Amino acid sequence: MNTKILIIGACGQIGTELTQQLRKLYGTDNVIASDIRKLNNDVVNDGIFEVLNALDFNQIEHIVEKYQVEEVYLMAALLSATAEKNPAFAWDLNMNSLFHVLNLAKAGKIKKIFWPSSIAVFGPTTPRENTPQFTIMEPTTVYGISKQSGERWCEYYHHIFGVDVRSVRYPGLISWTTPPGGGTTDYAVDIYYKALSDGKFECFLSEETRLPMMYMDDAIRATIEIMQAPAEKIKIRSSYNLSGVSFTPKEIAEEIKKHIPDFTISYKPDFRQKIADSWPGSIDDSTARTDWGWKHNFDMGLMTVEMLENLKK
Ligand code: AKB
Repeated sequence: MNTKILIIGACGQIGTELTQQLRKLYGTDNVIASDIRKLNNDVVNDGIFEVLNALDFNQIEHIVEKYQVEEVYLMAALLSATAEKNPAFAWDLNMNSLFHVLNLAKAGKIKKIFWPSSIAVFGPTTPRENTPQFTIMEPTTVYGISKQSGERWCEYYHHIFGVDVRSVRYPGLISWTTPPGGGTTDYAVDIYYKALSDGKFECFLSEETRLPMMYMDDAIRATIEIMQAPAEKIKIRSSYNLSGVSFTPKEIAEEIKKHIPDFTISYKPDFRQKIADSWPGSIDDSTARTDWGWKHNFDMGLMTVEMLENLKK
Protein backbone atom coordinates (compact mmCIF):
# COMPACT_ATOMS: atom_id res chain seq x y z
CA MET A 1 0.00 0.00 0.00
CA ASN A 2 1.70 3.15 -1.21
CA THR A 3 -0.94 5.62 -0.06
CA LYS A 4 0.57 8.82 1.37
CA ILE A 5 -1.00 9.64 4.71
CA LEU A 6 -0.90 12.78 6.86
CA ILE A 7 -1.83 12.63 10.55
CA ILE A 8 -2.61 16.01 12.11
CA GLY A 9 -2.34 15.88 15.91
CA ALA A 10 -0.08 12.81 15.80
CA CYS A 11 1.35 13.23 19.31
CA GLY A 12 -1.99 13.05 21.15
CA GLN A 13 -3.59 10.07 22.88
CA ILE A 14 -5.06 8.57 19.70
CA GLY A 15 -2.57 10.05 17.24
CA THR A 16 0.43 8.35 18.83
CA GLU A 17 -0.90 4.80 18.45
CA LEU A 18 -2.58 5.54 15.15
CA THR A 19 0.71 6.80 13.69
CA GLN A 20 2.58 3.70 14.83
CA GLN A 21 -0.06 1.38 13.38
CA LEU A 22 -0.29 3.27 10.07
CA ARG A 23 3.51 3.21 9.73
CA LYS A 24 3.41 -0.59 10.19
CA LEU A 25 0.66 -1.00 7.59
CA TYR A 26 1.64 1.59 4.97
CA GLY A 27 5.41 1.87 5.52
CA THR A 28 7.30 4.55 7.46
CA ASP A 29 8.04 6.60 4.35
CA ASN A 30 4.36 6.89 3.47
CA VAL A 31 3.15 8.28 6.79
CA ILE A 32 3.72 11.92 7.71
CA ALA A 33 3.12 12.65 11.37
CA SER A 34 2.50 16.25 12.41
CA ASP A 35 1.66 18.18 15.54
CA ILE A 36 1.76 21.71 16.88
CA ARG A 37 5.11 21.06 18.60
CA LYS A 38 8.01 18.68 18.25
CA LEU A 39 8.28 16.36 21.26
CA ASN A 40 11.03 13.85 21.89
CA ASN A 41 8.99 10.68 21.32
CA ASP A 42 8.61 7.74 18.92
CA VAL A 43 6.15 9.62 16.69
CA VAL A 44 8.78 12.30 16.07
CA ASN A 45 11.90 10.14 16.13
CA ASP A 46 10.79 7.02 14.23
CA GLY A 47 9.60 8.51 10.94
CA ILE A 48 8.70 11.64 9.00
CA PHE A 49 7.51 14.45 11.28
CA GLU A 50 6.44 18.03 10.52
CA VAL A 51 5.52 20.83 12.92
CA LEU A 52 2.05 21.85 11.77
CA ASN A 53 -0.62 24.15 13.14
CA ALA A 54 -4.03 22.64 12.36
CA LEU A 55 -5.45 26.17 12.15
CA ASP A 56 -3.12 27.24 9.36
CA PHE A 57 -4.64 26.35 5.98
CA ASN A 58 -1.54 27.34 4.03
CA GLN A 59 0.71 25.15 6.17
CA ILE A 60 -1.55 22.13 5.74
CA GLU A 61 -1.78 22.74 2.00
CA HIS A 62 2.02 23.05 1.81
CA ILE A 63 2.59 19.70 3.59
CA VAL A 64 -0.10 18.03 1.45
CA GLU A 65 1.63 19.25 -1.72
CA LYS A 66 5.17 18.56 -0.47
CA TYR A 67 4.42 14.87 0.22
CA GLN A 68 1.56 14.41 -2.28
CA VAL A 69 -0.69 13.38 0.58
CA GLU A 70 -3.80 11.40 -0.38
CA GLU A 71 -5.41 10.72 3.01
CA VAL A 72 -5.63 12.92 6.10
CA TYR A 73 -6.44 11.81 9.65
CA LEU A 74 -7.40 14.97 11.54
CA MET A 75 -6.87 14.12 15.22
CA ALA A 76 -6.19 17.62 16.63
CA ALA A 77 -8.99 18.81 18.93
CA LEU A 78 -9.77 20.27 22.33
CA LEU A 79 -11.66 17.67 24.42
CA SER A 80 -14.73 18.16 26.60
CA ALA A 81 -13.30 19.38 29.92
CA THR A 82 -10.74 21.74 28.38
CA ALA A 83 -13.29 23.05 25.88
CA GLU A 84 -15.60 24.16 28.71
CA LYS A 85 -12.75 26.31 30.04
CA ASN A 86 -11.87 27.80 26.67
CA PRO A 87 -15.00 27.79 24.47
CA ALA A 88 -13.84 30.26 21.83
CA PHE A 89 -10.57 28.47 21.16
CA ALA A 90 -12.29 25.05 21.23
CA TRP A 91 -14.77 26.20 18.60
CA ASP A 92 -12.00 27.73 16.51
CA LEU A 93 -9.73 24.67 16.62
CA ASN A 94 -12.39 21.96 16.36
CA MET A 95 -14.27 23.63 13.49
CA ASN A 96 -11.67 25.45 11.41
CA SER A 97 -9.18 22.58 11.27
CA LEU A 98 -12.05 20.49 9.87
CA PHE A 99 -12.96 23.14 7.28
CA HIS A 100 -9.33 23.28 6.17
CA VAL A 101 -9.15 19.58 5.34
CA LEU A 102 -12.69 19.46 3.91
CA ASN A 103 -11.80 22.34 1.61
CA LEU A 104 -8.56 20.65 0.50
CA ALA A 105 -10.61 17.57 -0.41
CA LYS A 106 -13.23 19.72 -2.16
CA ALA A 107 -10.41 21.26 -4.23
CA GLY A 108 -9.29 17.73 -5.20
CA LYS A 109 -5.97 17.98 -3.30
CA ILE A 110 -6.68 15.02 -1.00
CA LYS A 111 -8.79 11.93 -1.62
CA LYS A 112 -10.00 10.79 1.78
CA ILE A 113 -10.44 12.21 5.29
CA PHE A 114 -10.86 10.64 8.71
CA TRP A 115 -12.39 12.97 11.28
CA PRO A 116 -13.28 11.79 14.78
CA SER A 117 -16.61 12.59 16.34
CA SER A 118 -17.61 11.61 19.88
CA ILE A 119 -20.40 10.38 22.14
CA ALA A 120 -20.43 14.06 23.21
CA VAL A 121 -22.75 14.78 20.25
CA PHE A 122 -25.53 13.39 22.43
CA GLY A 123 -27.17 15.32 25.24
CA PRO A 124 -29.53 15.01 28.20
CA THR A 125 -32.60 14.55 25.96
CA THR A 126 -31.03 11.58 24.12
CA PRO A 127 -32.12 8.09 25.20
CA ARG A 128 -29.34 7.14 27.66
CA GLU A 129 -29.11 3.39 27.26
CA ASN A 130 -28.31 1.74 23.94
CA THR A 131 -28.33 5.15 22.30
CA PRO A 132 -29.41 4.60 18.67
CA GLN A 133 -27.50 5.78 15.60
CA PHE A 134 -30.28 8.22 14.72
CA THR A 135 -31.83 9.93 17.70
CA ILE A 136 -32.33 13.25 19.49
CA MET A 137 -29.05 15.18 19.62
CA GLU A 138 -29.04 18.26 21.81
CA PRO A 139 -25.48 18.45 23.19
CA THR A 140 -24.99 20.83 26.11
CA THR A 141 -21.18 21.03 26.03
CA VAL A 142 -18.93 23.22 23.88
CA TYR A 143 -17.11 20.12 22.69
CA GLY A 144 -20.37 18.31 21.88
CA ILE A 145 -21.72 21.29 19.95
CA SER A 146 -18.51 21.44 17.89
CA LYS A 147 -18.60 17.71 17.16
CA GLN A 148 -22.28 17.76 16.20
CA SER A 149 -21.70 20.74 13.89
CA GLY A 150 -18.66 18.98 12.44
CA GLU A 151 -20.79 15.93 11.66
CA ARG A 152 -23.30 18.08 9.79
CA TRP A 153 -20.51 19.69 7.76
CA CYS A 154 -18.94 16.31 6.91
CA GLU A 155 -22.26 15.05 5.61
CA TYR A 156 -22.81 18.30 3.68
CA TYR A 157 -19.37 18.19 2.02
CA HIS A 158 -19.98 14.56 1.07
CA HIS A 159 -23.43 15.14 -0.40
CA ILE A 160 -22.77 18.45 -2.10
CA PHE A 161 -19.11 18.18 -3.13
CA GLY A 162 -18.54 14.39 -3.13
CA VAL A 163 -15.86 14.57 -0.42
CA ASP A 164 -14.92 11.10 0.89
CA VAL A 165 -15.00 11.82 4.61
CA ARG A 166 -15.42 9.06 7.18
CA SER A 167 -16.03 9.30 10.91
CA VAL A 168 -16.82 7.40 14.11
CA ARG A 169 -18.18 8.67 17.41
CA TYR A 170 -15.45 7.60 19.81
CA PRO A 171 -16.44 6.70 23.34
CA GLY A 172 -13.89 7.30 26.17
CA LEU A 173 -10.61 5.74 25.06
CA ILE A 174 -8.32 3.77 27.34
CA SER A 175 -4.65 3.20 26.61
CA TRP A 176 -1.32 2.80 28.39
CA THR A 177 1.04 4.42 25.88
CA THR A 178 -0.01 8.09 25.85
CA PRO A 179 -2.14 9.73 28.56
CA PRO A 180 -5.32 11.53 27.47
CA GLY A 181 -5.68 15.24 28.08
CA GLY A 182 -8.70 17.30 28.96
CA GLY A 183 -11.49 14.73 28.61
CA THR A 184 -14.32 13.71 30.95
CA THR A 185 -13.56 10.01 30.47
CA ASP A 186 -9.86 10.45 31.42
CA TYR A 187 -10.45 9.05 34.92
CA ALA A 188 -10.69 5.57 33.37
CA VAL A 189 -7.02 5.80 32.34
CA ASP A 190 -5.75 7.59 35.44
CA ILE A 191 -7.31 4.97 37.71
CA TYR A 192 -4.87 2.32 36.41
CA TYR A 193 -1.81 4.54 36.92
CA LYS A 194 -2.87 5.42 40.49
CA ALA A 195 -3.86 1.85 41.34
CA LEU A 196 -0.30 0.77 40.57
CA SER A 197 1.55 3.77 42.03
CA ASP A 198 -0.58 4.63 45.12
CA GLY A 199 -3.02 1.74 45.62
CA LYS A 200 -5.83 4.31 45.80
CA PHE A 201 -7.66 6.71 43.51
CA GLU A 202 -9.91 9.74 43.96
CA CYS A 203 -12.43 9.85 41.13
CA PHE A 204 -13.85 13.12 39.76
CA LEU A 205 -17.07 11.33 38.77
CA SER A 206 -19.59 9.68 41.12
CA GLU A 207 -19.54 5.92 41.60
CA GLU A 208 -22.65 5.18 39.49
CA THR A 209 -21.70 7.29 36.44
CA ARG A 210 -21.92 4.86 33.54
CA LEU A 211 -20.12 5.89 30.35
CA PRO A 212 -19.28 4.13 27.07
CA MET A 213 -15.57 3.32 26.79
CA MET A 214 -13.21 1.46 24.46
CA TYR A 215 -9.72 -0.01 24.63
CA MET A 216 -7.37 1.85 22.29
CA ASP A 217 -6.51 -1.23 20.19
CA ASP A 218 -10.17 -1.51 19.23
CA ALA A 219 -10.42 2.23 18.51
CA ILE A 220 -7.36 2.20 16.24
CA ARG A 221 -8.65 -0.85 14.42
CA ALA A 222 -12.08 0.81 13.93
CA THR A 223 -10.39 3.93 12.56
CA ILE A 224 -8.31 2.04 10.04
CA GLU A 225 -11.13 -0.35 9.11
CA ILE A 226 -13.57 2.42 8.29
CA MET A 227 -10.89 4.15 6.20
CA GLN A 228 -10.07 0.96 4.31
CA ALA A 229 -13.70 -0.09 3.71
CA PRO A 230 -15.02 0.24 0.12
CA ALA A 231 -16.74 3.63 -0.27
CA GLU A 232 -20.15 2.08 -1.00
CA LYS A 233 -20.17 0.45 2.46
CA ILE A 234 -19.88 3.81 4.20
CA LYS A 235 -23.51 4.81 4.04
CA ILE A 236 -23.40 7.33 6.88
CA ARG A 237 -21.25 10.38 6.21
CA SER A 238 -21.95 12.24 9.44
CA SER A 239 -20.50 9.73 11.92
CA TYR A 240 -21.03 6.13 13.06
CA ASN A 241 -21.90 5.09 16.62
CA LEU A 242 -19.12 2.88 17.96
CA SER A 243 -19.31 0.72 21.06
CA GLY A 244 -16.85 -1.29 23.10
CA VAL A 245 -17.47 -1.56 26.85
CA SER A 246 -19.58 0.43 29.26
CA PHE A 247 -18.93 0.72 33.00
CA THR A 248 -19.15 2.89 36.12
CA PRO A 249 -16.15 3.99 38.26
CA LYS A 250 -17.33 1.49 40.89
CA GLU A 251 -17.34 -1.39 38.40
CA ILE A 252 -13.88 -0.64 37.02
CA ALA A 253 -12.54 -0.34 40.60
CA GLU A 254 -13.98 -3.81 41.36
CA GLU A 255 -12.24 -5.17 38.27
CA ILE A 256 -8.90 -3.64 39.34
CA LYS A 257 -9.35 -5.12 42.86
CA LYS A 258 -9.25 -8.60 41.31
CA HIS A 259 -5.58 -7.88 40.56
CA ILE A 260 -4.73 -5.41 43.36
CA PRO A 261 -6.88 -6.52 46.32
CA ASP A 262 -5.94 -3.55 48.57
CA PHE A 263 -6.92 -0.95 45.96
CA THR A 264 -9.41 1.65 47.21
CA ILE A 265 -11.43 4.30 45.40
CA SER A 266 -13.05 7.47 46.74
CA TYR A 267 -15.32 9.93 44.94
CA LYS A 268 -15.14 13.71 44.68
CA PRO A 269 -17.25 14.79 41.69
CA ASP A 270 -16.25 18.12 40.10
CA PHE A 271 -17.50 20.12 37.06
CA ARG A 272 -16.95 17.09 34.83
CA GLN A 273 -19.85 15.27 36.55
CA LYS A 274 -22.31 17.55 34.76
CA ILE A 275 -20.70 16.78 31.41
CA ALA A 276 -20.80 13.02 32.08
CA ASP A 277 -24.45 13.23 33.22
CA SER A 278 -25.38 14.68 29.82
CA TRP A 279 -23.86 11.75 27.91
CA PRO A 280 -25.17 8.24 27.16
CA GLY A 281 -24.34 5.25 29.35
CA SER A 282 -24.17 2.79 26.47
CA ILE A 283 -24.26 2.94 22.68
CA ASP A 284 -25.99 0.88 19.99
CA ASP A 285 -23.46 0.49 17.18
CA SER A 286 -25.35 -2.07 15.13
CA THR A 287 -25.28 0.18 12.04
CA ALA A 288 -21.45 0.19 11.99
CA ARG A 289 -21.51 -3.58 12.48
CA THR A 290 -23.90 -4.04 9.54
CA ASP A 291 -22.43 -1.47 7.16
CA TRP A 292 -18.68 -2.08 7.42
CA GLY A 293 -18.35 -5.11 9.67
CA TRP A 294 -17.25 -3.42 12.92
CA LYS A 295 -16.76 -5.71 15.96
CA HIS A 296 -14.98 -4.89 19.24
CA ASN A 297 -12.56 -7.36 20.86
CA PHE A 298 -11.85 -5.98 24.33
CA ASP A 299 -14.17 -6.30 27.33
CA MET A 300 -13.46 -4.76 30.75
CA GLY A 301 -11.63 -7.85 32.04
CA LEU A 302 -9.23 -8.17 29.10
CA MET A 303 -8.66 -4.42 28.98
CA THR A 304 -7.76 -4.37 32.71
CA VAL A 305 -5.26 -7.21 32.33
CA GLU A 306 -3.60 -5.43 29.38
CA MET A 307 -3.51 -2.05 31.12
CA LEU A 308 -2.01 -3.34 34.36
CA GLU A 309 0.50 -5.64 32.67
CA ASN A 310 1.78 -2.94 30.32
CA LEU A 311 1.87 -0.15 32.92
CA LYS A 312 3.89 -2.38 35.29
CA LYS A 313 6.69 -2.75 32.70
C1 AKB B 1 -13.84 13.34 26.35
O1 AKB B 1 -14.03 12.83 27.46
O2 AKB B 1 -13.95 14.54 26.12
C2 AKB B 1 -13.49 12.43 25.19
C3 AKB B 1 -14.69 12.02 24.41
C4 AKB B 1 -15.68 11.12 25.00
O3 AKB B 1 -14.83 12.40 23.29
N1 AKB B 1 -12.79 11.29 25.68
